[in-house]
Amino acid sequence: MALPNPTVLEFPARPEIVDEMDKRHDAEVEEWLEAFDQVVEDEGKQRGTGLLEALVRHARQSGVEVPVKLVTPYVNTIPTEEEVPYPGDRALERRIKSLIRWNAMAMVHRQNKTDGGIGGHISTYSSLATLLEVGFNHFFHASYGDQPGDLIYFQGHSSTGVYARAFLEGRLSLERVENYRHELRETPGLSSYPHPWLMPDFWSFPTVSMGLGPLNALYQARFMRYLEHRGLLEKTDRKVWAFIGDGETDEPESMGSLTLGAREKLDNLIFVVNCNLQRLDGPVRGNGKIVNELEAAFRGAGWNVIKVLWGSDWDRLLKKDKSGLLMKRFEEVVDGELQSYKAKGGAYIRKEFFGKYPELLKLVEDMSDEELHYLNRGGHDPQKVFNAYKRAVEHKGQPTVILAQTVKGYGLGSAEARNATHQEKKLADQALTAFRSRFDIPIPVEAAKKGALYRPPDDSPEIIYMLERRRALGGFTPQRHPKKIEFKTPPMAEFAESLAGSKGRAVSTTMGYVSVLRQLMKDPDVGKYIVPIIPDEGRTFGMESIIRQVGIYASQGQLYRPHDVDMLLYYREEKDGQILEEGITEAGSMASMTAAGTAYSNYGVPTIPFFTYYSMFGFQRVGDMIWAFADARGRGFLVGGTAGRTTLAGEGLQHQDGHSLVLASTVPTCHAYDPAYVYEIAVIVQDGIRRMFQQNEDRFYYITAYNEDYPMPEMPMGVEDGILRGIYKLRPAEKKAVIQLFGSGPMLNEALKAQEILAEKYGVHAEVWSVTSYNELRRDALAIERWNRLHPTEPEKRSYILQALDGAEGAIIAATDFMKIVPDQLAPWLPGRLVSLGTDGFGRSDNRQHLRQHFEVNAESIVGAALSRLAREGKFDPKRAQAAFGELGIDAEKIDPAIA
Ligand SMILES: Cc1ncc(C[n+]2csc(CCOP(=O)(O)OP(=O)(O)O)c2C)c(N)n1
Ligand SMILES: [Mg+2]
Repeated sequence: MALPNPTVLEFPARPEIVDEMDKRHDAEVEEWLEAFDQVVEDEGKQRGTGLLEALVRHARQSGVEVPVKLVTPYVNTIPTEEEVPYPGDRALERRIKSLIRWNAMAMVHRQNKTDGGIGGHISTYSSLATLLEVGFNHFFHASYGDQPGDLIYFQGHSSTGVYARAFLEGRLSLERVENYRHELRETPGLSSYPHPWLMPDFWSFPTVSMGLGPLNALYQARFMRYLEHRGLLEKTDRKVWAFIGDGETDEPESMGSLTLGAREKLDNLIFVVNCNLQRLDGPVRGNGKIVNELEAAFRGAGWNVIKVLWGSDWDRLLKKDKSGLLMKRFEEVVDGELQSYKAKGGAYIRKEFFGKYPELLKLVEDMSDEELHYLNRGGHDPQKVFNAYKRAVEHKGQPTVILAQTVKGYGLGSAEARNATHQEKKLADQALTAFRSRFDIPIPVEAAKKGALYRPPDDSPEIIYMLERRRALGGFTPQRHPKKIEFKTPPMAEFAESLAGSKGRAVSTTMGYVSVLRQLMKDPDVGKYIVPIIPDEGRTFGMESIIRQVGIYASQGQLYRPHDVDMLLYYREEKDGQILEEGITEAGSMASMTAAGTAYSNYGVPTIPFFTYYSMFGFQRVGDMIWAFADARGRGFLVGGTAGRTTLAGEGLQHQDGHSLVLASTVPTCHAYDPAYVYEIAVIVQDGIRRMFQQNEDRFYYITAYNEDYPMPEMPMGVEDGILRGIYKLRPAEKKAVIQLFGSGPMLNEALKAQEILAEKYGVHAEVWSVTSYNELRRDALAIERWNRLHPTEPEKRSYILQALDGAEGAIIAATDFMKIVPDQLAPWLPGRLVSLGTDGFGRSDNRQHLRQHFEVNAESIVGAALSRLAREGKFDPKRAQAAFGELGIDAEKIDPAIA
């Protein structure tokens, strides 16, 4: 029987129909098949496909049930006769690969021998080696002329293989490789996984948190098109390659956005799924077939799917098998069995796989058990892998996924394809020497037993060959060397409108932020680099005017006449639109933020992302992606709209954010601000752009934006430094102050109101401070404290918060629309002085007045807290304070909102 063309839909829909067909596989069917074969032979495969399509259409019109099948037979997608010969020196490449395998394994082995428990992985790379090496030798461009090259996302825990290659290339010294996972020694080491923060001249893409690599790669490919369509990047053949584990595909981030790839026709994107059929604990789909599942999902999402399942050794058997039973056996066998075959060896394979049908046993009667054991899987056959990659890079109009079947722990002898192989860190002496023999590693047995690293001399054929291949492909990869970019920060004067205040008009900081953004996009130098990103919340944040101003990016332009085209602010989509309107996906938006915020490094284009979202759905929803963004040295602005647990009225528990600032404080490069006034935002944004893009500081910003309208004052003189460092005095007391009031965001207004009530009703004088960032103040205070600790002989330095408060007396009542822990961050430096009022607890649906009363953060609560505190200090009559609660509408016995 001829091999079925794997791209043909060939299975009837219902099992009972299959049975019927089996029974009636008679002359009539034979006749049809013969006729079909004849057409294909005479007129080619395309004609065959055309015939089938015509037949399917005809059947549908006649009401005949037609199968919809996304899964093709369990064989290679590319028929053997369509393969092109391998262009490289197979023998030499195998030698190089063996040396890399050895060094990758030895790196982990020897480190764990001397430093037990230091960890690392040896079995993932061993399954991936051929898939990477074919890429390194023939596909991965480090550059395209003077343009940046391919962007490669490596499986995080295969880093050892990438290091081992760089070691052979002479890019990483022996000393450095010997310090794998020893990053805190005197000599430089190697980070466990791809971390640009730790190895900034090497890695670009942090991938080790499963699922983030594929998602970021997908949006990276789309962002590349965006840059090209907007004329910011020259179009080349550049590809995004993402190497993904089959277990990793269970992460929703891996698969959740696949349709974007097809919708955007991202033929610059190639996923390679390393289907070693195992994850950490055991098989990925022991009772099924992960490859089939992925094939259906990717094809259903509109991707080009190439399966690389069987190595060339199997071709001969498939050709020889006239019964069709070998194909049948491929279909029947589940992944758990496929894994067992590799773990248990040739005799088991003969008995359990071929032994099911006598015809198959006969098929392999001339083969030894050892030969059966070495029947290769597709992902370990350079010829098959090369052909798949070639098709993938040449494919037009769709992204491609390559599903490559491999063996976890390939070549590791007893660790091969075992459930425990993922955790294997050390090999027994015997396994090391067996490895040495199998892969011809030219080191003495004793050295092998110690897991010695080995690099052949510079003039060896291996080194010469691999360097020559890299030269032909434009240099080494991965490497990260951001280009120096001339950058002109827009001057503060450009934001005059935002600094001048709203002239009594009530506006929100969100509106103010949008006007800052609009202003920025008009800047002749920087305007084009601004990338506004929104996950379907543009209208919530009043961004319609921006949509009109710069348009939404749509790779196909606008193929319809929008119903609101006659309106000034219509929904404008453009091929070179500037806004990334991502739809309802904070994860996708964060991936775009990551692509845009690292473009300075990946493409030498200093795009400045502003990702504006519902603040509740930021850090807590995509926090891990934000962490990876920081690792990637991402730059840009996260803007949490509808911020504040009491300022976002009506929405209730799931929407009202009172803790994103706490989460933001956990990210080392994130500088978080909680501004009250539009001029504060303008100052923070302008300075942020200067620091990130002109001074090249690897940092990013989180800014809260609120939707409460109130008049925005003009910026007072001399407050810029205070805004940036976290605090400045806004309104002094009329007489000598006995207490200090801190306010952030809209709570600043409550503090100002409280100042008036305190003075007018209770004769208590207070000063009011705008605290733009407790997070920044704390970082400064911690750094100063550390310096003082480490320099006991030097005069003590004072933190900014203490300098700012110089001369300010009395307790401090700090009101925030976030949790109390936000101001409490300063408690160590304000001993006994700080009383925090915040919004701990679940939100509620109500208006601001009731919400602020409930959370005890309104002006009256601030007054109550001030009086109570003064009473405890003996500066105010306690009975008068208690009575004041009644006047202020404070119910002293109501439930604590923190637990309500
Ligand atoms: C989000 C996340 N969860 C868990 C892990 C821990 N982890 C590291 S590797 C691994 C198994 C990976 O299996 P697979 O994706 O199939 O890769 P393979 O090693 O088999 O190539 C797990 C669970 C992680 N790195 N990230
Ligand atoms: Mg796996």
